[in-house]
Amino acid sequence: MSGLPVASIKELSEKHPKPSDIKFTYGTAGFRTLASVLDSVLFRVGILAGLRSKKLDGKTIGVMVTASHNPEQDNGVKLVDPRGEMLESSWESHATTLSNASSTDEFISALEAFVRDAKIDLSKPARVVYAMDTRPSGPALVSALEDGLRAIGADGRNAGVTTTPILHYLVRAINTKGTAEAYGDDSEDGYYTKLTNAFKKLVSAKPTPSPLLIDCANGVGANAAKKLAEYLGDTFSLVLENTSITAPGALNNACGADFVKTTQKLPSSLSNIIKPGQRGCSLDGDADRLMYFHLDDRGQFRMLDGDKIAALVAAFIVELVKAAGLDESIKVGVVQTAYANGASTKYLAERLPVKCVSTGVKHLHHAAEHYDVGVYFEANGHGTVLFSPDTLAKLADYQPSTPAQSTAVEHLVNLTQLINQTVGDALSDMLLVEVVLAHKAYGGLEWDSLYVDLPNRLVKVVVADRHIFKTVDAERRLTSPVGLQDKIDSLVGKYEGGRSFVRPSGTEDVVRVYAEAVVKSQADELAFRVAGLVYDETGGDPATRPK
Ligand code: G16
Repeated sequence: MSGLPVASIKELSEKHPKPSDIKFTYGTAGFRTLASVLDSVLFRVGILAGLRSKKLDGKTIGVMVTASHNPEQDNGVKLVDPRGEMLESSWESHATTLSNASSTDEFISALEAFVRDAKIDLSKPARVVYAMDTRPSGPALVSALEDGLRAIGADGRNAGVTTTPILHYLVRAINTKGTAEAYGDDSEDGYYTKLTNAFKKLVSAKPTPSPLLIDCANGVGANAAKKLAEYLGDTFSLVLENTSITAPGALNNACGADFVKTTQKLPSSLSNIIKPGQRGCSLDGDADRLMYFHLDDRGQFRMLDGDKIAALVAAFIVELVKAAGLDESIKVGVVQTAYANGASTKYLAERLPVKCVSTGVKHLHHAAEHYDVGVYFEANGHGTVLFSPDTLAKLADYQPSTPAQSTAVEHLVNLTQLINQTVGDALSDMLLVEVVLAHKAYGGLEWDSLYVDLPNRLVKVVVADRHIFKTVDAERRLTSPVGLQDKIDSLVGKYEGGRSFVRPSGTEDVVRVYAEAVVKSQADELAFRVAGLVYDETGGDPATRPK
């Protein structure tokens, strides 16, 4: 006897049957696919979240219903562990197994085996906090999730419609409440107050920054940025665009961080609003990614992506650590993925330790934890900065010997409050960027000239089965389909400064191809030729071959 509430699970599970023809996978950021097929997944995730909480002695687990940068018809769900980080990876395969049980009986058997093998004490309490983005499919999926929570007897707290990073913040705030590590008040007010108080302290001696244009991707970031603007008051003014959260089909459509990064273009909705010399930024559909841009004096669009954010922020933190006299005891490191522009890696590696890991915040986050201060950003604008517990203690105990050291330590301490250390957070990252720009007296132009990006191109290839693509070496090399990597290598060798890699997306049903070369037309050509190889390998229709 496992002690599972079998009758209640059985009754509710019958309301949420699994579609017979679909195989679900817990991917880069949880389950993500067409919203119309996700009902059973949400029900089962509710039960899994309850079990995860029981396994961790009743600590609160987070569940975010979102498909982030994906189109509006998609949805998804990610699980958040007690410190606000992504679900421990060993549980991802359990999530996949449970989501694919074909019937209620099979699901219950799989649950019983899992509870037994994972040694979950079912007498423990279960607590879950959950939220959703603005997708029209959200309420029905949340209701399926609530049935799952009810079936396992978990206490649910509905955080409503909010951003992914706020949900991560709430999870950590709830679990650290009343402890020495208290992360902040466990409310949205607590989140905005914490961030904006730190921001105000950090820019207090600086001129007021010029207003910032924010492309809210017609998503939940619009609500959050509006609230943030209220908390910021006169300190910093935000000009919000693409805020149509209820317009059908508008979410992430020709706007938002993913659009800007993949097309390397300004959303046309902003073209009459932004002026030469002005800077702006784009959020994605759940406000965990940030892409900056500016128009130079000639009105040319210049993108400032996650790599540029990493360079700006890492250099600033290194300067502060040095100014504080702590450079012997606090070491800063950077984590990137294969998508990092070669020029950014060169720039950073000349100054700091840099590590390359697989795509996905979960991989970057864990690698960044190995540094005293770990700066991690994916090129797509997803990232944050982590201060290790030892570093936080050092900063708290440090006795500066000069006023300059004292100011630098104060700034570092305020940064630890400004930065959402649980996960990439577009709004917190935006305030961080603005702090650095204010301190350095940089505009977009000065920031952009830290290094010059190598021309690059990202292409998506639709294939029959992306799961046949297997990678090694932080996703930089393919091991399957056999022989394809050799063909890519020989193609890359023909391009000056050429670099290219292929990997299956974990959030969309596509294979991604990235290419770089010293000349833009060559980067484009290389990307499309590699995409052609990928396509041929999977026997696609010549009519839809990438060209
Ligand atoms: C998620 C992950 C990111 C990842 C992105 C794309 O972002 O959190 O770490 O870079 O997916 O992943 P893939 O290339 O595997 O599709 P988001 O903002 O969509 O949740």
